[in-house]
Amino acid sequence: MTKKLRLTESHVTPENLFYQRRRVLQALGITAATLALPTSAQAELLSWLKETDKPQPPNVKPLTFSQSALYHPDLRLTPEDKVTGYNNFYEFGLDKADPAANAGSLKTEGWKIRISGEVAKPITLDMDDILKRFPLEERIYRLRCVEAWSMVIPWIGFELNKLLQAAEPTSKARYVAFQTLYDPESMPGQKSRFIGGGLDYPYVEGLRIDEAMHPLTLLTVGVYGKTLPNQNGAPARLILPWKYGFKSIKSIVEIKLVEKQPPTTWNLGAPNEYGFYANVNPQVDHPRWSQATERVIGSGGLLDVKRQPTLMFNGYGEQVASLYQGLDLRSNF
Ligand SMILES: Nc1nc2c(c(=O)[nH]1)N[C@H]1C(S)=C(S)[C@@H](COP(=O)(O)O)O[C@H]1N2
Ligand SMILES: [Mo]
Repeated sequence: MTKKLRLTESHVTPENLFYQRRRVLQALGITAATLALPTSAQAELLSWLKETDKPQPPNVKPLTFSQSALYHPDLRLTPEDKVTGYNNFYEFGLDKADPAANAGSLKTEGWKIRISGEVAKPITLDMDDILKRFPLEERIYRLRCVEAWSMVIPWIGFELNKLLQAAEPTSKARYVAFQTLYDPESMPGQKSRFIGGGLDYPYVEGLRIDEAMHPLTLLTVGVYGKTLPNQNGAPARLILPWKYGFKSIKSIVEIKLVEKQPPTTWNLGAPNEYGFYANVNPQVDHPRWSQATERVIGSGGLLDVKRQPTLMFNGYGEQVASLYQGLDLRSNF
């Protein structure tokens, strides 16, 4: 587990190839018109060829972290420009491109996270404290959105249980409640129901204490080797790879240990469509669409339209199925 591992070729190839192929095509002077393609395909290829390699958002910084074979499965990574450019962060708009375009207004300097409630030692930590106190590791996880698309992402963070243990939960702590920053001045979706999709803000989420303490549950501060871009939930968010993406709450300011099951944003918005558990489950369909398969977000190129079967618990059943023994996963969706 502690063995350091260099990224193997299969981890870095997709992204590198994406840019290399484009440079080769550009160098050869190949344009979409040279190829016999229908007009719509020509337009798409042309815009892809013209696109310059995007500079990093200004406020991301490289991170130091360990890598272990256990969390480096041989999965094809989603290209970085898709991970940071195709997002759900309704505080910044509903379109997948909105968060990357609009989240620059989020101010992450001086960010603090408060841990309170059923704990012996309530604490408030700033990001420097957090980065000093908890060693970071990289974990490649699948992400399955409830909208039936998926990615494979190299996150950087540490197990949430380490942060919670620092506050010493009491025996009354049965659930954990999380809250995103509430700041309508920097988050336009919190000001306008039109921009924010009519959700109630601040965005809140919750877990059972055993889910929160599970070693797969990652307090995430980085992606692709650097701190999180704002659109991915800077400076700190959850990642729960066996649950639908909406459980992985972004830009957290409050963590509260509580006795009773806390409210969650999507469940409040549409309780018949989004449950408290939201475990990835190909056998339980969303009322408006099937959850049996998923669209794999790839390079976004012309022939990139892959679907694959969705796995129970998003492929993490071996690690998490025991948490739900005896629970009816159809009624507790
Ligand atoms: N505060 C907040 N957290 C959020 C969301 C959101 O709209 N607001 N969207 C969720 C959804 S639906 C998904 S799929 C993931 C997407 O994370 P990513 O954009 O980093 O891939 O974030 C989740 N966390
Ligand atoms: Mo999602």
